[in-house]
Amino acid sequence: MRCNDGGPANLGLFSDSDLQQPARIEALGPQSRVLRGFALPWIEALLPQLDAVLAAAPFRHMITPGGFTMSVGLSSCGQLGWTTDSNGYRYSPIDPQSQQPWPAMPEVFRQLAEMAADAADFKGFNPDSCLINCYQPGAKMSLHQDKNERDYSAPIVSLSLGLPAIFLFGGQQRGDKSQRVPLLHGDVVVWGGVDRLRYHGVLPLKDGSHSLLGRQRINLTFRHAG
Ligand code: MD6
Ligand code: FE
Repeated sequence: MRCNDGGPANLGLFSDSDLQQPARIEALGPQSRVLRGFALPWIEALLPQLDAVLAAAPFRHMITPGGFTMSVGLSSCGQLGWTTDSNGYRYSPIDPQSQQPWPAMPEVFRQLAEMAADAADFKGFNPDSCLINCYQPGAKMSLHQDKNERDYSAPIVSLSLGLPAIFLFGGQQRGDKSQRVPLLHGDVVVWGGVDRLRYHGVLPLKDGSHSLLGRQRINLTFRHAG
């Protein structure tokens, strides 16, 4: 839908490129979509809630079962949070750092995730976990599958904020060729169904400064984990 059809003239508040809204949904696979700019109208409501979550559960660098410190800082909100340590990867209702439950998932997070899933044809998504990743310049995420969730029938909804990144979207096997997908502030990726277990990762973050978030990229992934 275009927002200027038959409406008032452009009073100079928007550039022409804001007013033209071409198909902003891109297919990465049969059941995976990039929703370009989907979250932009939500940002003002999201950021204060994100700050509150991070005040209660700050980013920390977790250790993989193989003994490596992750370059990405992690936190979570919702009933379950994703953690890793020498015993493995898992979801836990308790933040191992505070020994308290993870902060509740803000309602605006849940609503955004549900609407994005709906826009990608996954109806009734009800996330119980939001993993929050913080990338500083140079941080990366190696190719992996998301498979610690109890069942794979729910999609994953992933929101990018701040600096741009190159997302790698591979196949069902680690060695399959991957697509390189630039993700910008406000973009949302939704995937599930036959694409749910595809390998994916993020290339080392290029340095830069974002007008709202500064020298970082924050990624929120919503899951139904329990
Ligand atoms: C990231 N995302 O974009 C890392 N996983 O920073 C993920 O690992 C991811 O974006 C599952 C589904 C969507 C994702
Ligand atoms: Fe992932």
